[in-house]
Amino acid sequence: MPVSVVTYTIMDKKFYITTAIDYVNGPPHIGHSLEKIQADVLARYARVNGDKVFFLTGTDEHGTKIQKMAADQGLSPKKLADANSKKFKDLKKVLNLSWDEFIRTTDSKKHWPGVFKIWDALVKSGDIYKRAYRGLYCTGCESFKTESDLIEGKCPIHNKEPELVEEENYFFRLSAYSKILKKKIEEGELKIFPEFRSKEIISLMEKGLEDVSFSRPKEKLSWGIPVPGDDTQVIYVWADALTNYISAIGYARDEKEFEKWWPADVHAIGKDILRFHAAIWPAMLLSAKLPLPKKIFAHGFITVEGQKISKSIGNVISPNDLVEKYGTDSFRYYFLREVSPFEDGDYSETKFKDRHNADLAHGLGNFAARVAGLVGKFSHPIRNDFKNMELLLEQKIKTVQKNIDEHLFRFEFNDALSELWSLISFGDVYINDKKPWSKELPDAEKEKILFNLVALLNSVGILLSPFLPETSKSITKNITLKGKYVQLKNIPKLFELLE
Ligand code: ME8
Repeated sequence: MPVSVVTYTIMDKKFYITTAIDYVNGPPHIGHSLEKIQADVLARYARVNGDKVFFLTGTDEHGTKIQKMAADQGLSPKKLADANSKKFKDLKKVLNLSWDEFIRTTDSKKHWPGVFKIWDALVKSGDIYKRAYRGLYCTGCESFKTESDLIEGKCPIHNKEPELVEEENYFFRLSAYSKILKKKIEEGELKIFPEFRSKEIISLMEKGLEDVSFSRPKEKLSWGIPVPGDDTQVIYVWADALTNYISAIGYARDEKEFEKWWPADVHAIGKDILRFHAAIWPAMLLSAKLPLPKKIFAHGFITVEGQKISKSIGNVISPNDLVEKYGTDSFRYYFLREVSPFEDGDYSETKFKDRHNADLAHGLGNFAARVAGLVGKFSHPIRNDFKNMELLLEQKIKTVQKNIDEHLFRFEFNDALSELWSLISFGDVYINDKKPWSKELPDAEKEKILFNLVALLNSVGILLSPFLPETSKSITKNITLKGKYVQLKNIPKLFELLE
């Protein structure tokens, strides 16, 4: 018999999850870290459930933004891309991410064949055509804007006036897909989370989608993938970047591998790029006769002390610095627990410390220390009494596990953690009620209570594993079975209080 009620059934399904690929015009900031951690939780959760998981992330390295930034710094675009891409890749260790593959759009062996193949497929479907174009271009967004996208003449995301650009481009016939995409989203073939964003997308489609520019003249943008059969044009950011989701798993390189993973189960992205993912990407897939992703999860934006993260404000915080100061699991906890998964969420050092102290050092850390202390003081080894586990406790653990499962299914990371913490509070109340230190209690009774507490702590440890993997290990590796007895080795102090 195990020491814990928490067991995972082997699902043996495949689970393919992706994040947005980050631009390499700068190093990562805490905003970029959010969806990487969220996706990591889902990937780890699917793995403990016995799914076969492929977790993809990477960097988006072409485009005007990178070309300009490199020129400003006196570097070649490739040099700048290499340097920053490495910093994003290094987040694997810093944030303890479990991704399986890191794709770079400059990778001409892995990525480009997929881009050429999908381009050809769109041409074959009659969805690519050439036209002279005059439009307002925001380099921040790397996209053309319509008047209605602007607020007081400025791009609302970058607070900058777009440039007037006149050129001949290849266009993608997005307008042909408004009705069919709307239907697919309404019928749940492509699910968008949260619901209010799904509604926004549906109403956009009701108004009708407009055709989009899919290439730029090489003389204006040289840093990109050439259009097949026309070397005067370069493939514009979206047909290049979005294709990473299929190129990385073998599209145009290894069809068997590609079919094993596609369609994606989840694309985790930020709210600012939802339109591209919910309109352009699925339309490209339909045009190329490929299945649609199953779910798109759009998270909100991180602000710092209420302000947008921006170089000019000088509030760009590096995840490396925060992790160095406070540790990976504290960082993961804050962005999963304090920040709403769907709305914008704020970071401040004060709130960070408050969360850490209240939930990690006090809540979890104290509970583990209490259980370890009580077991350590007990006069003899504790029998593994799983069959007689207290029903109320067993039911509570099962309910918490079920609720965590349901919350994660809906991307409610904060609520999932709140559920898990209710188990810790339950444990604290259980200790206070049962008073296993009391002299009046017979030893057999104390032993039973202590067994229940060890089983509860072990369940907390197991349930924590997708969220705080290192902390989970510190707990579970110290709880073992030896013959008829449960052993609780020295559980280390889990978190220090922060000043
Ligand atoms: O959009 N808070 O790249 P990117 C939360 N290359 N999330 C944030 C954020 C913030 N303050 N700032 C950025 C791109 N993000 C494209 C994506 S995908 C085929 C191409 C998120 O570096 C943003 O929403 O501007 C996006 O999901 C990711 O970080 C990369 O943003």
